[in-house]
Amino acid sequence: MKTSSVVRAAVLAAGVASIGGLAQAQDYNINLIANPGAEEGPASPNGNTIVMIPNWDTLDDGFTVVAYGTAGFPAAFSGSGQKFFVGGNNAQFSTASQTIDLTPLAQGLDTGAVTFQLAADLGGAGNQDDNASITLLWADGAGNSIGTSGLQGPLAGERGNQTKLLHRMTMGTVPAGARSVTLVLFMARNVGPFNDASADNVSLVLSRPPCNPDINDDGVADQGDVDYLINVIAGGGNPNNADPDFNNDGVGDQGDVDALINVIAGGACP
Ligand SMILES: [Ca+2]
Ligand SMILES: [Ca+2]
Ligand SMILES: [Ca+2]
Ligand SMILES: [Ca+2]
Repeated sequence: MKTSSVVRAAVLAAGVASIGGLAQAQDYNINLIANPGAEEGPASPNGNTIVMIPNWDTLDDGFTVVAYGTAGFPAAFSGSGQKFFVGGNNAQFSTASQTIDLTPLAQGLDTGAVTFQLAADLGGAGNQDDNASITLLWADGAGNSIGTSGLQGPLAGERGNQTKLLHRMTMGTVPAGARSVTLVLFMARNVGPFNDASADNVSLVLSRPPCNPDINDDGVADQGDVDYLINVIAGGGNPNNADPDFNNDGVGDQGDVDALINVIAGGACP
C-alpha cells in the first residue's frame, strides 16, 4: 500500500507548518499543551497505522492515536475522553513533541521564581513493561539548553499488570531565562512487536508566586502602598526598589495602581 508514504508526507508537512506557527504561551495557570488528550484528529482503527495528530510534531516512527475500548487497549475512564496516544506498531521507541514559545512570559521567567506542574495519564498493557515518559527541554532565547525535567510512567508492576493508565505529576522551578520549552512524549517498548506505551491528558502549567502588595515594605498592605506606587510611576523616588509593574504587563501605569488597589481590597493577584 502507498498509505504510509502519503501519511509520512502529511506528517512532514505538519512538522514544517509547526515551525512557522510555534504556539505561544500567553498566560500562567493554563495548560500550555494543545490537543493534550488526543481528542483532535482521527484514531487508528487498530493502532497499526499512523494518523495525523494535530498540534504534535511526530516522526514516521509508529506513534499514533487509538480509541479507548479498541481490542487489546485500555478502557475509557473518567476524564479520558475517547482517544489516547500509543507507541504504535514495530516501534521500539516512538515520540511526539510540542515546542512552546515562552517569550510572552519573559518578564516573569527572568525572576527565576516561576514554577511548573507537569502531569499526564501514562500507562501500558498487561504484564509488559512498555512505558511512557515525558521530558521537558528548557531553552534560552538562543535555543541553548538550560535544563531538563522529567516524568516517568508506570511499569507493569505499578499497574497491577492491568492494561490501563495512571495519573502521574511532578512540579519544579522553570530555569531563569527560559524562552521556550519542548515537551517530548517518549514511548518505550519492552515486549512484543507492538509498543503499548500509552498516554493521555498531557498538561504543562506555569505559575508565578503570589504577588506582594506591600510595595513600600512596611509590613502592611494599605493606602500607603498605593501612594508609593503612584509616586514611583509618576517618576518619584523608589527607595525600596519596588517593581512598579505590579500587573506584569511590561509597563508601569494606571493599570498597576488599579491592580494593587484591587489586591489590597482582597481581590486576586493580577
Ligand atoms: Ca483523551
Ligand atoms: Ca508491547
Ligand atoms: Ca505597605
Ligand atoms: Ca503594569
